[in-house]
Parts: sequence; C-alpha cells; structure tokens
Amino acid sequence: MKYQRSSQLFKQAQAVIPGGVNSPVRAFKAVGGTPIFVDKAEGAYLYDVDGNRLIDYINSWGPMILGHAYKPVVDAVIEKAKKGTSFGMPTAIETKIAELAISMVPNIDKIRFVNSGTEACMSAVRLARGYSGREKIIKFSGCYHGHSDSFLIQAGSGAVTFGSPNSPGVTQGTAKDTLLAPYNNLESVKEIFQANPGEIAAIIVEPVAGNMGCIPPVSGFLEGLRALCDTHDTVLIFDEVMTGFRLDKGGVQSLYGICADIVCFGKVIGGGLPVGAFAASGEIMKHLAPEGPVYQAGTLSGNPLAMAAGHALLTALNSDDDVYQRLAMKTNYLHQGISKALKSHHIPHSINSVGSMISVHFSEAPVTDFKTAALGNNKRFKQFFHGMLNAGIYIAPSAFESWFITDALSYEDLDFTIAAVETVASSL
Ligand code: HOZ
Repeated sequence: MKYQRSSQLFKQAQAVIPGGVNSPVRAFKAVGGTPIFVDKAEGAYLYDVDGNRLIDYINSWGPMILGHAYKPVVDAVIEKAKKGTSFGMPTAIETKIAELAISMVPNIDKIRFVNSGTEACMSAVRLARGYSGREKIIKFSGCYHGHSDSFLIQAGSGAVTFGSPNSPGVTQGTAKDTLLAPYNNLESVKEIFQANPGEIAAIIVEPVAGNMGCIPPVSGFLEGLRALCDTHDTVLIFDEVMTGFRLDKGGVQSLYGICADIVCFGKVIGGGLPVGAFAASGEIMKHLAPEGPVYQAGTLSGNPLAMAAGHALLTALNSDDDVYQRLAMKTNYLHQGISKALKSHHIPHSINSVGSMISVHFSEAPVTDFKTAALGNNKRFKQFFHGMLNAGIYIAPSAFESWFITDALSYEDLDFTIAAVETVASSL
C-alpha cells in the first residue's frame, strides 16, 4: 500500500500541531511509520487519502459500534444542524437522551452530559470527593481514565505507550491522593484500606479493562470491590467509557450483575460526536451544582448535535434485541481464528476478549494486569501491526489498546482478517 499523501499531510501537520496529531496514540510512534490520514469511512471500512481501503478494528476507539456513517446518526445530526449548532441553553433532546440512557442502565437516576470521557471521570471523582468529604482515591495500574491530573499515575493507553505513565506536570500534591493497586488484585486493595482508614473517597476502575489491551475482571474481583466499598463507605466508580452501551445495553453493571455508585460514559453514548457523561443515584447526584455545591460546567455540554447523534445510536441499540449477541459471536469467531493462525506458526500469544472488545498480546502468560500485559514482545507487535496494515487491516497502533468490533463487519471481513493473520504470522 502507498501512503504518499498521508506522508505529505503528516509533514504539514507536524509544523503546526505538536507531533502532527491531536491525540498522541494516533502518531504511530509506538509502531513506527506514517499515521494514516482518513478521507472518509463507511460501515466497517476506512478510506484513506491515498485511496486505500482498510478494514477498521478501532472504530474511532469505540463509538462506531454499528459502523461508520451509520445512517440514523448522520440523518439526526444533519436535521439538528439545520436548526443551529449550539445555544448554551437547554434543549429537549438533552432530556430525551437522558431518559433513554437511564432506562437502559441499572442503578442510575440522573445523568450529567459533558464533552469527553476524561471530563466524565474527572467530574465523577470530584463528585465522589464532595459527597464523601474525603480526598484519596484508589486506581489500578494500567487503567486509563483520561488525561486529568489525578489519573496520570501509572496510567495505561497512550500514557504507557509513550513511556510516561506518570506525566510531568502532575504535582506531587495531586499524585499523593491517588493510591495504586494492581488490577485484579483484591488483597492489595484491602491493604490500602487498612493503611488509610476513613480516608478513601472512591475506587475508580475500568470494570473490564481496555487500556492495557483488553483484560477481563477475574471472578470475584468486582464483587470484592463492591463489598469493600460498602464496608468502608467508599464510592465505587465504574469507568464505562469503553464498555458502556458496548458490552451490554446496561454496560458491565448488567453484564456481571454488579452495582456501581457512579458510572462514567463516553464513546458509544455520543454516537461518534464528542460526548461524555456521568450518572448515579439521585442521592449522589443532588450534590452536583446547581442542586448542590460540587461544581461542574461546560459551554458545549449537552450540545444538540452531539445529543442527537447519541440519541440515534442508543435508540438503535435499545431496539435491537440481538445486537450484543451478534457482536460477541463475531468477536469470538475472530478470537478463535486468530488464535488458530498464530498457533499454527508457533507464535506465543495470549488473546483476551469480552463481548465486542479484543486484544492480542505476544506473550504466553495469561494477561490479567499491567505487569503481565507489559511482558508482550513489542518488536513482534510492530511487525504484526505493519503486516496487517499492508494487508488492508487497521488495528490499534499500540499493544496497550483494545480492538473494537463493529456490527458492520461481515463474516467475509473476519475471514479475510484471519487469512491475513495467517500470512503475517508466517513471516514473524
Ligand atoms: N481513549 C482511547 C483508548 N485508549 C484512546 C484515544 C486517544 O487517546 O486518542
């Protein structure tokens, strides 16, 4: 494949945008080569500026669960845009999507819309602190909750891809209030509670981790967190920015039957427009301004185009009884196919998948936390990434990310992908 035009555009962008990109993982630094500039996308495919067609396994890092340029979403945005794009005043569509989201997700009475997953998690922690009157939070190494200061401490995703899981610019004062535990390790969470009695405002967790590749919770982990939070009057925050409306209508709370106190959303809830949200019981949400004293605001929050896109996508998901099963079947088909292809060439690997999230680690040990995720053979991942790209398949340009499956993928696309893995594996 040729990437001449992408190369030119990247050079031009680097002169005026740091690293040529508006979010670091797009820069291909971890895998080398030129980031691909997109012209358009439709269904399961990306079309780049050089005229290449790629099967997309990233789907804008999650939102495009029913495929790119999904007609009901595009139509809803166009119709809204004709009436004006932002007012900084309430609109009826905000209440409509709030009602729909609350009807789909358990344990939430009220929801506040923001502009990104980062904002959602940042605001959820502030709310938990304001509600509990405590300051410390527990987060898990390798989990990524966006780029706000409290979370850039042993963070996953781009932060670890670029080797700065603890970012310069985060003050020691902020960092000291974020206490770290290994993912899937309940004992270490218990120890933190013992060492900080009455001080933990919240635990924030990706209930299925997606920012160190995909890592499911081991049996009893989420239940144990719930029990510890109950014992210590601590707020349990599920960061469902990736998993919300993706793994199930009600997210991980419904999938595994565990209640969180605050839930954060992003990605799917915005249908591909910039939306995040956080939600909780009325009891907790009443602490939020203007009802309560915990402040949070945004000029473009609840933007009508974004709300219309999210509402159209959630409506489609809510009215399709089989969609999550179809997605899981496609993901499982891919999981088995890739595993078989890698095995046939004796490539050590470990594949995790849950619902429509999947990732491939090039190490034999089961990947259950950040430490085991970091054991993967990065050189091999790079070769794999470029081999797949040459075959017309776009996977995440980092071993510390999940792939997101879309319902627009056909079984022919999946077979084509598995065949490409077979060919690439023979050259690894
Ligand atoms: N939050 C996305 C998944 N880790 C990455 C998006 C980005 O950092 O650009």
